[in-house]
Amino acid sequence: MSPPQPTATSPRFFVLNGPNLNLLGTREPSVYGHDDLAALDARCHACAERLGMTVECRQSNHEGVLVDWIHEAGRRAAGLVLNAAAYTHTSVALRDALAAVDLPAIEVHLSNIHAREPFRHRSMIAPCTIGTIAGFGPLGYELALTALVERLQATAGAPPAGAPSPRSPSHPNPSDG
Ligand code: CA2
Repeated sequence: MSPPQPTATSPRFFVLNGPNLNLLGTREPSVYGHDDLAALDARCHACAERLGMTVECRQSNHEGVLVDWIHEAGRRAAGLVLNAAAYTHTSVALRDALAAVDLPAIEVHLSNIHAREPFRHRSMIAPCTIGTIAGFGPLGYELALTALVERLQATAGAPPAGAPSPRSPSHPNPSDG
């Protein structure tokens, strides 16, 4: 069967990249690979199309801009992939922004932050995400987009949080007699 084609009403995801990731492909290829940011964005767009979604990819070196974009994602997107780069390890502002929006977010890192310097092992934002993918290079963004689609599908038919279960005593299953 052919994959779903993106339409004007396809779910939109944001992919946000933080400081210095505009330098991808120019330095430190042993850590961050040879792909530049444009290639990474193209890979996200191609993956999104295969999944029947649309994606908006943005990069900023500025913490406040990333905060504004997380707020915008909360209004306009169904999910968020975030590589906050160095702000991952320091930013209460990004953590508060993620906590403020009701949006499934996945933290992504190109490198395996747990195999690097100890200061990279701590993430300020991880508690406000549904999960973290680190160490798979650009593939990590595709894994995150795929996981967001699965999450959307899983929650699409789910009752709102706190709603009684259809099989709970106050809502007996009609077939139970
Ligand atoms: O592994 C990742 O994706 C990181 O988020 C990258 C951040 C780093 O601070 C995090 O600990 C892990 C750094 C991004 C810097 O990107 C550059 C790319 C090319 C050349 C120099 C820096």
